Amino acid sequence: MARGRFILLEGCDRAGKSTQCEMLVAAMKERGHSVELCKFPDRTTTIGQMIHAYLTNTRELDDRAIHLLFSANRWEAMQAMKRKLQQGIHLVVDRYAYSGVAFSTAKGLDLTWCKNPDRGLVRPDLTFFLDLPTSEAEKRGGFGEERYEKRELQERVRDVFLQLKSNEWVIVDACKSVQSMHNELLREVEHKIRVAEEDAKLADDEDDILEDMFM
Ligand code: DGP
Repeated sequence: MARGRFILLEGCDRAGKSTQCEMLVAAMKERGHSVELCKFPDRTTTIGQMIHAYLTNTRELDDRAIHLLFSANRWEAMQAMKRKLQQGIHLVVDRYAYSGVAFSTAKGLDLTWCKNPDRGLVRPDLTFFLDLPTSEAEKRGGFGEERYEKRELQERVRDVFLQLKSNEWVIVDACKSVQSMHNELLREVEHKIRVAEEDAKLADDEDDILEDMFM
């Protein structure tokens, strides 16, 4: 049996990640895949509650301290995520370490410094970047409710995301309709899973979990 695939959705605020994650999970379940949704920051843990207090402006924290909390929030999920991938469960993940680096670098921290705490996390098998110009994101409403929802910052965040982009990323135009974005994502995911299953049948390829984020 092939291990589960780690499928990540990244993007700026209001690009539609959460909707796409939910649609993707539902469609994969319908097709008989075993799949779970993970979301970062995970606001349900003790660390996540500190992050929530910061994001909703009820708590002030040094930029470096909050960066490390976001990273710790990912590390605390790692054992459970690895276990699930090993059991053949696919994970659809709503934000991850790229958001960590993009937001903190956009605030003025050094890019390499920002990557370091996340070095060695499990690396996604497939990363989608939902790309939306900031002017479009603003029109979608809700901007301004949380700490980072400001135009200039969001623009810098998008620039850093695009710097982090690698050949393994799939850039999705988030101006498209919800349904056509979904179709694109599902097509890519189905392809990725099919290839992994075929490789597993041949069984001469290593299929280890990739624990080399930012390495
Ligand atoms: P969300 O729950 O997806 O709306 O994310 C909350 C906000 O936190 C959003 O503006 C993006 C930002 N964010 C997400 N992950 C990180 C991170 O690791 N570091 C920093 N500095 N910001 C993050």
